Amino acid sequence: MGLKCGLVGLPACGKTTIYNAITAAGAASYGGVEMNQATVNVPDSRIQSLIEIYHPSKIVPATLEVVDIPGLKAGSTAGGGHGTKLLGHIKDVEAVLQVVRCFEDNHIPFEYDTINPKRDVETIDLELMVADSQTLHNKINRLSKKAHSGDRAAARELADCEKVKANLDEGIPARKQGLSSSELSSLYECNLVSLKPMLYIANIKSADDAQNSYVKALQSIADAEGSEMIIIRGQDEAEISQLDPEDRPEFLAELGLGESSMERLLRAAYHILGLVSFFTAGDKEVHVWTCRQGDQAPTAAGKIHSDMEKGFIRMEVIHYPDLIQLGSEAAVDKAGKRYLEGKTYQIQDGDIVVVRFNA
Ligand SMILES: Nc1nc2c(ncn2[C@@H]2O[C@H](COP(=O)(O)OP(=O)(O)OP(=O)(O)O)[C@@H](O)[C@H]2O)c(=O)[nH]1
Ligand SMILES: [Mg+2]
Repeated sequence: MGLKCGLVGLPACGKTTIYNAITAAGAASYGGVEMNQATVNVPDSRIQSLIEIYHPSKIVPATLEVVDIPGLKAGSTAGGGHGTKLLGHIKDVEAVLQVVRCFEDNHIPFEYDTINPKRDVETIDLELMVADSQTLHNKINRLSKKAHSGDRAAARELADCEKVKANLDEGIPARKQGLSSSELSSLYECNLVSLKPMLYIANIKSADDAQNSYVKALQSIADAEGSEMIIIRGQDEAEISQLDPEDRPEFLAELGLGESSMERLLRAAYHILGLVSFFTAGDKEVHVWTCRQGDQAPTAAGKIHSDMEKGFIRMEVIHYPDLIQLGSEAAVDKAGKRYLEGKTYQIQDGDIVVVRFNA
């Protein structure tokens, strides 16, 4: 399964425009009532080099799934309202992408008359917290019955949920509560939206906006919570996404952008989520896999197949730079640069692996 991200933000802040820029889906903009969802292949320049070495019949890139939901307004989530249903669509995402309007243009309708990233972020955070508080309220009700009948595990879970709910009701999103791993496991099933890593997207109109006070304000919000912000010229990049893929780099370069919005987004998302890519490669297939930085070999092998994790014996590893420098697996072997690694080996970005396992 690929990485899944969800776009949130105020009405008309530019979510669908950004969604189109990222996915090239060409979805109808503004005022949509439906959610949009698209899966795109993750570009990785290393794939081309592996194709030249292995000549595979099939290429399986990593994928990114993006969900775009209609805008949340102040109060839309209260009392289990419309916003609750919208947020339900992004319950299972790994990262929340918050789009914030960071340009002035009176001709483009917006929720407020002024531009103010801090207000907008606080508004959205509040909606996320209201939804989570409701989720916890329901869970607490269920747990109370069990806890009353003497279930001690339920009693502990109940205490954790009550603590987190109290903090939410004080205005602290779950991701900022500094929760311990046992508290996190009590919350696991709840899939709290305010717990998910947040990546901020500053939607700007022209190059001049990149240094404006709105972008700076959003950057300091991201910095304060140890997150990241990327800048996207929504409208322009959505238009470029509709061009033939070969023509896009030239137009991006004209805007002074070396990489597409999707590439910039992925870099930031992989970074905040601590993800790395590794490969299985041969003449049949070059396949890109994703795991967490620091994952040990059996965990990574489990991304390929659960049997490989269960029956893991060892992993043959070629480091990507060695393969590129030497040009073939034969040359790698000759240079003694194919390594046999055990269960505690931590996958490195770009590793080309073969898993030895007991079926
Ligand atoms: N010029 C310009 N217009 C933009 C930009 N981003 C969004 N817009 C315009 O702003 C309006 C709203 O954009 P959408 O992307 O539909 O906003 P949204 O956040 O998806 O809105 P809802 O789904 O209704 O919540 C549209 O008219 C867009 O054309 C931008 O970067 N530049
Ligand atoms: Mg929209």
